[in-house]
Amino acid sequence: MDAADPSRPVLAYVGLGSNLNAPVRQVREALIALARLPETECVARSSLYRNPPLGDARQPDYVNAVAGLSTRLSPHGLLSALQALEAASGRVRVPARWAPRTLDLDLLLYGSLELGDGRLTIPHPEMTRRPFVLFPLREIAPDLVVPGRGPVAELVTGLSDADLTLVEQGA
Ligand code: ROI
Repeated sequence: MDAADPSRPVLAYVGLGSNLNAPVRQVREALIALARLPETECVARSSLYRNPPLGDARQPDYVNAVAGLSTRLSPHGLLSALQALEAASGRVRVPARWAPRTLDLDLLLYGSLELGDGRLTIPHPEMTRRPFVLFPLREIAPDLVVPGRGPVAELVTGLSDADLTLVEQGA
């Protein structure tokens, strides 16, 4: 399995989201920070999309994007690095599931790995229900197959992108 060979980088995907404290800036700065992670290169970044909150409408709109990383960090090593970036952005983890956030970094995919332990579930369990994840993911990885779920190109057909407003083109 690709995760077991530390000499070989794995292609991982990270979902970015912010709806507090200048969300476009939060996401831009997070993309820069992701590219600076140890043993990691940012190989693709989607456009940034503004979109209404999913779950609880009584909070500001989000800005979301997806990044593709080539990394030698382990899944849990990458998760720890993402949590450190969230903390550095000033995010306070509150118990409420739908609370607004300065910066949310979700580890969506790690190569072809399927994993579920107390700390980490990959693929991210909510990702295939979320237009703000699947459309940016398809933008940067149109041929991707989500392990256990199917091709991203087919998964998006069950969702609408009507609420996604382009705010900045990807690269
Ligand atoms: N809604 C949107 N649009 N974007 C998010 O990143 C996001 N993140 C969340 C919840 C509260 C589920 N809603 C969201 O955690």
